[in-house]
Amino acid sequence: MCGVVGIVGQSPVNQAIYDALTVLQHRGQDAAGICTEDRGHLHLWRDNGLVRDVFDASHMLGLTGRVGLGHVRYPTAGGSSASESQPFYVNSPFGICLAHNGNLTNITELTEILVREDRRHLNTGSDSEVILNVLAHELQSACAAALTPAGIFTAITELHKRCRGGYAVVAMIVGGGMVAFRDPHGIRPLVIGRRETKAGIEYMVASESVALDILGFELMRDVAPGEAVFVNHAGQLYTQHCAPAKPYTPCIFEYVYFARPDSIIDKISVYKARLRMGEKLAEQILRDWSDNDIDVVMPVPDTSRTAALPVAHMLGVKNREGFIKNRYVGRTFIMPGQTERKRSVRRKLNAIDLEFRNKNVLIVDDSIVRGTTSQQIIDMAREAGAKNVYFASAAPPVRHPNVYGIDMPVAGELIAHGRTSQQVADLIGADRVIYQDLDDLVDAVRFTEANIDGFDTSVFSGEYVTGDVTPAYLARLERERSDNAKRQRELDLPGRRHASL
Ligand code: PIN
Repeated sequence: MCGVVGIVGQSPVNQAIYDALTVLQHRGQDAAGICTEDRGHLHLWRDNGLVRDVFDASHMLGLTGRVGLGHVRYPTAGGSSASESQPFYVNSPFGICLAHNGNLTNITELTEILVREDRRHLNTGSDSEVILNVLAHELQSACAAALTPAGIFTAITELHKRCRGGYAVVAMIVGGGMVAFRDPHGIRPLVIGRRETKAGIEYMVASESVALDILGFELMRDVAPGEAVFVNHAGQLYTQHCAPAKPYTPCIFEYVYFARPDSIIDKISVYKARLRMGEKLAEQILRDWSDNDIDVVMPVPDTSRTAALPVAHMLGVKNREGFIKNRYVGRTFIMPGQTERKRSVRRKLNAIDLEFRNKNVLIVDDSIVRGTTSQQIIDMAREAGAKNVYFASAAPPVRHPNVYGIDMPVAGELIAHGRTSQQVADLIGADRVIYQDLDDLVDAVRFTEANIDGFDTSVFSGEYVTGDVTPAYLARLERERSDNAKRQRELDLPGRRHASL
């Protein structure tokens, strides 16, 4: 998963982009980058690491200009070397920088055509470089005479015809301005906001509305699926739908886990969606297990706290914080390599024995993915003296890989793949596992004022909304993304250093 931001301001944007990246940091901690344009000159700094480690004062001083974009990355395709951190740059036509969140499902065919027919050179395995080169090629044709909003929208229309998958893109064209667009299904999130200053209006696009909030930008709306926005240097906004209408199906996993609770995505409050997930879970327990002996509900911090509260409330039992998280250790889900993942749980969480002793505990987590941390959490609860340990997941069983930009493990590494709830309970050592029903999850997230058609629920259902995900594609993914493949890449690619303009 990645986070993107772009601003056309009335004064230097470097600090604002940096601040936005720090609140989007939960979307990726692997690499960060900022690119700005100052009177025809592009300035770019990117490297592996957290935002606070990638940029120091000297880098920030060099990032001058009133237009800029930024990116935080967790690698979803290609590799994780510094040279594959974003934004990416191409010098022709005009000079374009681009950052994106998502994943293309037809990257092999696209790459082949780009190289063979469009005569473009690709230097990395990153699909961002592919999108950038498609955009560059289409801009070259559509804006041969001059760079105009109409030409830009024609180029993006052609890009949508060629690219498949889930993507939210922000780009900067030298001498033009900022361009942003979202895939025709609206799988990956993208919002636009504005801020009035004495010097004029400033526009900002970002993966999540929380980035607008902290900078005092007012949320105007979500960028619509297939829509493109262009803000020129003078601060004029142009928008156009650039793809035929498709079902509007945002990724449901954003609400389950990835997005910040204080964000609003596609008009749906992530926080409220998580509260409703808890309510649905409680309704299921009351319906299917009315004689349960649960004494206390315990969230696994942080995401599941929101859902755990209504579970406890509706069951009429206590909600207790039995697990305390060390704030200074990174998230488990996004650390590469299984060994590291195993070791990290106890570094991250500690149990308060008194809250567990002789109690029947219902632990609530947002999801069970590999089941490795769930298993260790259950062990900790037992060691702390719990009598029975039940485990509830606010999401249904994760049984299928994600192909739209979430770095979900491959099928064989998902604990629920090909297994029943009872088998998962046995493997993770729980006395009972309670999974959210998929229909309940959809009902919990859906909000009547949101004009969406549904959600991409592929990791639960195996149904991919773009309709082009073949067994051959999934097999390729398996080869590229498995833990073994990642380990091999780490051995093969001793981190190349950053490229800078
Ligand atoms: C919790 C994030 N959440 C915790 C991510 C663990 C699955 N895991 C998905 C549960 S937070 S496992 O954001 O860090 O608060 O099933 O793969 O073991």
